[in-house]
Amino acid sequence: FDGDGRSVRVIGAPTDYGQDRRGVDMGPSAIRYGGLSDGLAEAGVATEDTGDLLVPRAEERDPDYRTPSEGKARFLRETEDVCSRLASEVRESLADGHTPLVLGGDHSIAIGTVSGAAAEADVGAVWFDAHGDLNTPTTTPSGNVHGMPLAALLGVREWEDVDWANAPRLAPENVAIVGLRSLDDAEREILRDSPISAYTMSEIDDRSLADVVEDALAVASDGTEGYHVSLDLDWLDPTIAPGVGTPVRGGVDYREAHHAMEQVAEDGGMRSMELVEVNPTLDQHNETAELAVELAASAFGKRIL
Ligand code: EXY
Ligand code: MN
Ligand code: MN
Ligand code: MN
Repeated sequence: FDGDGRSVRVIGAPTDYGQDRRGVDMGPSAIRYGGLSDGLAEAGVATEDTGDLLVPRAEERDPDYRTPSEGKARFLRETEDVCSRLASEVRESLADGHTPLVLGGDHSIAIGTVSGAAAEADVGAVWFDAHGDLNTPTTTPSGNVHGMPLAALLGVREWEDVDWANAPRLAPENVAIVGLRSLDDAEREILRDSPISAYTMSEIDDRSLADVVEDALAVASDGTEGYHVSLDLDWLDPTIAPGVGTPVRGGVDYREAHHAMEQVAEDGGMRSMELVEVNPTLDQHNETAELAVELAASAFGKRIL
C-alpha cells in the first residue's frame, strides 16, 4: 500500500484565538519545517501547499464575546471569520479531488475544517484527543473555543444561539473520540446521553489502542461516505509531544500512535485530516511538529516495507 494515488492539499490555519497560551499560531510553520513535504512524499502522495489563511493578530482584536444567552466564547467573531474561509478552502479541495490536510492553529479551526468536509457529503469523524472538546459557551470553564468545537459540530443545544456554528455537521452515531483522559462535568453529561463513541485511555489500556481504533474507524464509516481525522497533538503523552498548550499525562505512546495512523491508511476511508494544537514556543527542538509530520505520513500510507 502506498499513497493510493491520493493528492493532498495542505492548508495552513495559523490561529491562536481558541486558547490562552500564545504561539500555537506558529504551528503551520513548525509543521512545515518539521519536514511535511518530505514526509508526504515518503507516503507516496502528491502534495500541493496553498500556504496559510490570513489570520488577524489577536492583539488587534477584542476577545470579549457573549452569546445572546450570556455564554462566553473568546474571539468567537474572529473564529467565525477564519472558519468560514477555511470551510470554503476545504470544500473546494475536495471538489477538486484533493484530500485536504489542515494545519492548525488551535482546535477551534475544526469547526471550519469539518464544515467544509461535510458540506457535500455525509461524513463521520475520529477525534484523537485527550479532551472531549464538548463544551459550549454556557458550560465552558475557560471561555476558550478550542474546548468546544466538537459540540458546535454536533449542534449541541447551548450552541443554538450562534447560528453559524450550530448547524449540525456530524451525526453523533458517527463520531468516535479516542484517547480521552480529561473531561469537564458538563462534557460527561453530554457523553452520557449521546450515541457518541468515547474511548478513554483506561479502555485503551484494557483493550489495546489497535482494537479501539478498529472500532472507531467502523463507527465513523458506518453509513457515511468516509470520515475526517482530527488529530490533536495533546492526544499523545506529553513526554513525546511537549509542544502543546493543554498537556495531560498518561497519553498514547510513540509506537501505538503510529500503528493507529497505519490503521487509518489501511482502512482507506479518510477524506480529510487536520493537525492541531502544535505550539512551537512550548516545544523542545520542534519534536512535536516532527511527530505530527510522522503521524500524518503514516495516515497517508507511509510504510517501512
Ligand atoms: N475542557 C477545558 C476547557 O474547555 O477549557 C480544556 C479544553 C482543552 C481542549 C484541547 C484542545 O483539546
Ligand atoms: Mn490541483
Ligand atoms: Mn482538542
Ligand atoms: Mn486536546
